[in-house]
Amino acid sequence: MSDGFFKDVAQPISFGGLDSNDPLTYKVYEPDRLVLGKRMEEHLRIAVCMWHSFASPGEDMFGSGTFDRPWLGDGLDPIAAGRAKLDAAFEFVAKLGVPYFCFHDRDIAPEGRTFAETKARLEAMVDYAGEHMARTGVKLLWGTANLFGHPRYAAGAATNPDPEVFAYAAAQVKLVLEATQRLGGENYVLWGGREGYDTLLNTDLAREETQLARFLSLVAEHKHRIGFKGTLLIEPKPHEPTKHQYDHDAAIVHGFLVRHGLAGEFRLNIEANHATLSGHSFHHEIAYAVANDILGSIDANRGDYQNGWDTDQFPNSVDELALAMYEILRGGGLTTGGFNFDAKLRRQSLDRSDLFHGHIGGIDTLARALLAAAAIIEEGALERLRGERYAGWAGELGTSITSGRATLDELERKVATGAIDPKPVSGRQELLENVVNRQIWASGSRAGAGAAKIG
Ligand code: XUL
Ligand code: CO
Repeated sequence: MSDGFFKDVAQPISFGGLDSNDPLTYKVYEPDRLVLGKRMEEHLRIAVCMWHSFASPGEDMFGSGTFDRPWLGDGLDPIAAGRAKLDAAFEFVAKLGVPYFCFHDRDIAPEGRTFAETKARLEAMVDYAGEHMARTGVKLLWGTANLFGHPRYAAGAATNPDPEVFAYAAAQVKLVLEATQRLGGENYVLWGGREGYDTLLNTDLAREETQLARFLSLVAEHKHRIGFKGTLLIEPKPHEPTKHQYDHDAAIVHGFLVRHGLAGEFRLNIEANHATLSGHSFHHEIAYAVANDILGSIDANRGDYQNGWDTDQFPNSVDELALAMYEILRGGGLTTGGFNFDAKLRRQSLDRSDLFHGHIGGIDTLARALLAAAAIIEEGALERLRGERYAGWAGELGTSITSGRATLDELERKVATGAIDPKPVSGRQELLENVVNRQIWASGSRAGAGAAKIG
């Protein structure tokens, strides 16, 4: 095992608090701190991703890699390089002091010349990852198959016009689902990387939807056949790399799952930057998933409001994350899911130590957002005001409508006699925004802003 890729960093990163000016300490994240009766670490269930942080040399479409990543060096034997990459990744995750990692098959094992060689390489690397997991105690949040990188998937995997590509993708998912099970993975993710179209001129929408549904049914059937206990997750994204992706956003994926009888089999992996690309807020996507009981896990990152692409930056806005966190807590919190940092350093952040700064900042932002959301829940003002807004629906009129008893005739009679005469009431948006901000600003202190009466 090659060790010492991060020699300058003590193990693990400790809590320094807001008074610490050491960049290699957490300012807010304290794994053992109790928040609403649960440890911070158990609320957040943080994961590091293999792809952006360890498999990417920092290239973009205009230039080659810039990052100092000795395990990705040119001319290395692919197996030795793959092992060194895992050595670096597990050293990093253990030093960061977070419980999970996530991977695609291709992040840890390069494709071979034949399927058999690909499979053998993957199995060897999965065994090696398993050894690191046993040694460090780091766990697998989720695994996934890369069904978008190889040229065979240029026209999609499950939605490819060629059934042989469908079959190849199915074989690949089978291997990765089984590898995820072997490593004790708590979820399995399907991101429809190229399931969509570049032009409708060559696309049969109805056929491709049927193919995608069949593919997902096969995955769910196999999960039950092998007894995989984890959750199957779909990750919505509206476009990029294709012009239009079928897994566009939470509501569209939900409709698709319901149409094909798959709603009980899959939950969602909601990514912040994908939410904003789809024209929604991250808050909206989480709220939709919670309202429909399909929230599974989170890919934590942020976009750039001036760019229309997936910049995958580390999250740094407590204001935005506090609202998403509030919905997660209202929904009972994450179960098998977690917060996976699907976030990448900027191309000029060359140093290996920049990986620590990106993750530490993101983790502290999540921790601070958690404290703010918990304070909002404890204060209870939002829930109370929301409850008051809908109070009429618990009364005689409201229940007669929702139970189906009231008819249009009856309602018309009541309105005509003047028994029903609604008066507009304030939605109090600005007041509610102030309630949220007060807790965000106060949650840096241990006590928060306390419970206040808001009328
Ligand atoms: C791509 C993306 C993926 C998935 C896993 O935008 O988010 O990395 O999270 O395939
Ligand atoms: Co993602």
